[in-house]
Amino acid sequence: MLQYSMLYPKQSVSRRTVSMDGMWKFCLDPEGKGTEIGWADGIPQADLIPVPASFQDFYTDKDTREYAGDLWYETDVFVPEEYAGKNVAIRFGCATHRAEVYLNGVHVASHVGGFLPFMADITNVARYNAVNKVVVKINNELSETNIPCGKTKVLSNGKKMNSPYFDFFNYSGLQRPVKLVAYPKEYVFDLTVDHRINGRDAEVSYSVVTTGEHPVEVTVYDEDGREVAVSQGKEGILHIENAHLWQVRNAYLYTFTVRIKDEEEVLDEYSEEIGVRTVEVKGKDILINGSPVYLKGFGKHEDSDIVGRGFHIGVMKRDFECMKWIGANSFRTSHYPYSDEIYQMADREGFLVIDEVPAVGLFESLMNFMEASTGKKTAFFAKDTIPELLENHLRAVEEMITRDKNHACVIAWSLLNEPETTDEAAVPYFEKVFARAHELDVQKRPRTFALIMNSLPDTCKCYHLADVISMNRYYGWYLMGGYEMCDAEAAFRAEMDKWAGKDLDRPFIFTEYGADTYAAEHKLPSVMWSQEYQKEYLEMCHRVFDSYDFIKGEQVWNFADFQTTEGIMRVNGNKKGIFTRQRQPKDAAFYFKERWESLPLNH
Ligand code: GCB
Repeated sequence: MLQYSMLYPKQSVSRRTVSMDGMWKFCLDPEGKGTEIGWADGIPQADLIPVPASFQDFYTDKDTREYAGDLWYETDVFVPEEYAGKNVAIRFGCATHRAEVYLNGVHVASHVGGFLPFMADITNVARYNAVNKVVVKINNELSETNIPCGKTKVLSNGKKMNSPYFDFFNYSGLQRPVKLVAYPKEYVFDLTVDHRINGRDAEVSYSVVTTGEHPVEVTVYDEDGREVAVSQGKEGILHIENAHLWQVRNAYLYTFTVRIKDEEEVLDEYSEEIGVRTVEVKGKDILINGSPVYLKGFGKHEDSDIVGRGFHIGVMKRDFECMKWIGANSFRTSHYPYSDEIYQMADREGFLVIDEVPAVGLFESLMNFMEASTGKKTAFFAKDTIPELLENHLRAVEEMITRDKNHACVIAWSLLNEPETTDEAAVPYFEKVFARAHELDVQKRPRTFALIMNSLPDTCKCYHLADVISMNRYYGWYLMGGYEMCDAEAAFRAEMDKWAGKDLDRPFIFTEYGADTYAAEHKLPSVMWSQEYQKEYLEMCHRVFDSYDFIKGEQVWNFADFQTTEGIMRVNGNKKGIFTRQRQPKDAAFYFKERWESLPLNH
């Protein structure tokens, strides 16, 4: 079990949360000397920088944008007198990729992994009714022992540089909200729910973990605030009569309130909005509340101008509005779990989410999308870095599932993106990751991983572990693009025929397919990179998808253009967006709108 609660910080009769977002002091530490020379007590010659945000795109010099190493943040936080006697903590939405936290110079937390929240308990270190100094040391270097994978090299001028085994820019820093939280000594540590539909009624089994022995009561309220079910005890079943189910793009959220009680006194109260629904894979279908669904949507990124991977509430809103306009019903949180607020919004809007752990780059190559097409094999899982990598990977799986398990929107776990799977050494690694996810999720949601181009029916050693087969395919882009499109289609069909021949009786979805496209480029007849080519390419892919009855979803790569590492393969970013980075439609968006609005829910 994790050392800290993953429940999203909320206010209640017993809990307080105060935002710590704003301008923080900031400085780089290229020599890695900060700890030794006492920066935990306060950082020197500090600049001011917004939190939450990635640090990279604010500055105008390249050394800062490309910086790899330690970076330090500092702020002051006032801890009120009324918090004395409670638990007090600082909750970081994330710190990319590893962090050490100090309060008034005392070390209070360490965390590895850049895309999931953690708490620094400051109860015994905080000065109450006084200002306290918070210092965070972050390191953003990539390695093969932590996810996402890559390496850090040293240039001839002595500067370090990150070399990711993936294309998205290595944005880092305090990229999500930071909150000061206070909650009682005896408190609700965790809540887990599982749903069953019984005719018109629903049965929600729940379990609550608290830090004490006082009795627990769970009450469910409908959207009008009416009490619809109540149960006593840390475990039990809540019966909701005439349940209003959470449906795809037609959400309904009940409020589940957990109270720890001492007679009539409420010691702690925690509420969460939860949609009641079931998810299941049956034969070739993905079923939501027993009905088959066809996924229409995107692989996304948390990425936008200026704040980089920083959570931006306005960008989130715009993304959902664009997805609703185009007729999408789903997205994958490629290639890492997103900010908590995005799942809350997906719950509210009725979107289906494939939640992905940051296990990307488990294929040693700086251009794996190219090299996989050439048949390159790297036996990644035979390396001696694997035991430590696995440990970090398993912990991220635990943090993700613990954080996201109650979200109605989360319908599947994606446990790796485009790993190397052609070598037997991958199998035991995969088995452990897949088993862990199964054990942690009481809802037993389907598990998947995104298959890279060389993970083919006759080369992939791991697809049998996936409950849903997720394919990333670029026939007509990385392979046989342009005038060779007819050969691309033939090769694509030949691969799909082989999968069909395996008779796996499992749903397949496309988690990536796409073509880089310049929003300003038009050409008749088409050329690659023009808007006309993007449409022809998509039409070809959709002809293929529509020919196989086991294909149960299409999530095009990518929702929007996004920033990547610079190089000859990317013109200031990946341009496969259906929307530009500023979230305006390319021509293909209108094509998708027409297709998706006319596809039946179960296609
Ligand atoms: C992939 C990767 C994704 C890349 C994409 C591309 O296979 O999963 O992260 O951005 O290809 O556009 O090359």
